[in-house]
Amino acid sequence: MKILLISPPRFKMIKSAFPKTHFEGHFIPLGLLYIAAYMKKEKDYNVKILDMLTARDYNKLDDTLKIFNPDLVGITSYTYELFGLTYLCKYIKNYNPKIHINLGGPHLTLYPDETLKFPFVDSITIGDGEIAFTKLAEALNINQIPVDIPGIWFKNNNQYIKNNSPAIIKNLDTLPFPDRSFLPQQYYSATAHREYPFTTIVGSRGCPYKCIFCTMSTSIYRYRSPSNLADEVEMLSKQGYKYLDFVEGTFNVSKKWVSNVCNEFISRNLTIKWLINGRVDIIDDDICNLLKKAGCDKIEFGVESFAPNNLDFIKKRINIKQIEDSFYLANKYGIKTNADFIIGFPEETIKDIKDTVKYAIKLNPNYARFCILTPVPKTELYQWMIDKGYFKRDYFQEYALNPSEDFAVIHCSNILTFQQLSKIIKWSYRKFYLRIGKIYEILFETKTLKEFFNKIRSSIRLLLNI
Ligand code: B12
Ligand code: SF4
Repeated sequence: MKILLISPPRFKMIKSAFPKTHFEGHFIPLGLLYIAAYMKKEKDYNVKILDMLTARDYNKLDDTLKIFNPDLVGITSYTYELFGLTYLCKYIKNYNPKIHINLGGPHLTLYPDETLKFPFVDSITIGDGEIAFTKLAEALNINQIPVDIPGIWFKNNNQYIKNNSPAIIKNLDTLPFPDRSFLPQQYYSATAHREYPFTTIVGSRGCPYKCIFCTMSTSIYRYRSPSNLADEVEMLSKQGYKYLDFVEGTFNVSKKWVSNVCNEFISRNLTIKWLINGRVDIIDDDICNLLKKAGCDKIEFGVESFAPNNLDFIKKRINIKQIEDSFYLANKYGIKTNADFIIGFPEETIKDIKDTVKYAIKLNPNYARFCILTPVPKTELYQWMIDKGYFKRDYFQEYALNPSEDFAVIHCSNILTFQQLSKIIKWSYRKFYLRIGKIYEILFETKTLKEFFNKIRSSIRLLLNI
């Protein structure tokens, strides 16, 4: 059994979801590396990964299909890229209709029924892919119907078979570490990282918080033991990695876990640098001190807004004092900061947004990101918009059933159009970054040529978008 895992290319993504602002970079498809490592360890399967985010055109896919000739193809699915995903699946089925196509990833938690109805999809995986997808391969390998595999839904003679879902791996320590040797690391880079080579890593999955705009909380929160995590970090350090990006929604859910992780890193003398996504309410002097000593180089904080009514509306459960204290403490311990802001709240005016940007400048994080409040299906915000009559029906469901190129997201603002919001986002970036002091600060802290060029590339994109 030959298995090909694909991370899809950016192709005709929903335009109204994200205005083009800056270059984030190319990250490894960590979920697929986890699945590949598990399949190799458990069954020694012949697995390949094709990252079409880096190999952007279809020639590489043609070559891989021809040379590798897979029996089973698994593809990561994002809601905002459904049109491109259907194109990719049809392309593979056109090449060889016998290839079994399984879709997994974040979109399947949102619209499993709709996705299974696609004629070119044979099965789907809901939740964690490692065990479920491996069991699917085992069943297909011996021509068995994949019944009783939690997380796997499939078609059998026009019948839909839905096993229990989602697949949740409770003890993350039982998983082998993601095998990064499946992909050439030189393709991966990002503006946010200061040293190379860098890679992504997770200490936990899911999130216990319930911010109304976010889908991370749809997955149960689980975390790795500090020693298991430190084993992977130690291995990566020995492999020559210089920087790690913890990509889970929130790294600092519990002070106790963060302290234990930091102490484990410190006791093993791990000098590798890393960045985390953090909440401002779980930051204090001791935690900041430990984070710094353990190698934390940067915290990306979800600030979202400085208006208490907005923070209440999105159920962020943080306050202005916690925001300001966290930035003060991170700065005190020499940890770089990024502040994420949301604009486009229902009643927010241009003046309110300009005040947010003024606040961002006053807060003085090293970096800031601005994005538009976007109602994602199956979130409380999306339901709120249905209840308030912004749209009459689950309009995303229609797109999930029949993705079209010209689909547009309905935003929350009662005052501003998407075009106006996009324009003000670009203005916000310019206002925040195009200041002599900020430019000097960013260039001054740039450590490598690669980081320098990534920043130049982002700046050019920013300027071209003016
Ligand atoms: C790093 C990251 C990126 C990177 C790289 C993505 C990549 N190649 O993996 C970059 C910056 C490029 C990126 C881009 C985007 N991202 Co992104 N990204 C993430 C992030 C922060 C981490 C992903 C990760 O490594 N997770 C850890 C691994 C272990 O989990 P996982 O990827 O979910 O994989 C597990 C399961 O989902 C499943 N699985 C995944 N794929 C498959 C495939 C098969 C066949 C099977 C069986 C199972 C399976 O099994 C895996 C192991 O258990 C997540 C949030 C998060 N913390 O997960 C958002 C997230 C995945 N991104 C998201 C979005 C919206 C985007 C963009 C559309 C945003 C944009 N502005 O352009 C683009 C689209 C991606 C693309 N093709 O261009 C959303 C997806 C929401 C949705 N419903 O689709 C997420 C969930 C963030 C969020 N809460 O909104 N992203
Ligand atoms: S915004 Fe952050 S804290 Fe809130 S649910 Fe999402 S990941 Fe968790």
